[in-house]
Amino acid sequence: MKKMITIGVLAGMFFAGQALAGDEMKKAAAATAEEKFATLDADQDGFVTPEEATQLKGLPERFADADTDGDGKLILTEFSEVEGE
Ligand SMILES: [Ca+2]
Ligand SMILES: [Ca+2]
Repeated sequence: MKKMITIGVLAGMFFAGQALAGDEMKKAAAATAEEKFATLDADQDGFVTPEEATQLKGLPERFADADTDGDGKLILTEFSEVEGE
């Protein structure tokens, strides 16, 4: 019985640790996406155009997927979807 409780506590700690790590990773990824976005947005108009996207390796290939509203440019939220993981 005592052993079961120990396992339960350990499992609880494990899952709590996982959740915490996940949150921290999300935060770090968001900051990184923001930084990348700011770097890519050379003219700082708040959009990354296909031309600006060529600065980041692999982004032009994902541009159409990232541009969920299909306006031909990426805002930070669209960019974060493909880059924030
Ligand atoms: Ca721009
Ligand atoms: Ca868009």
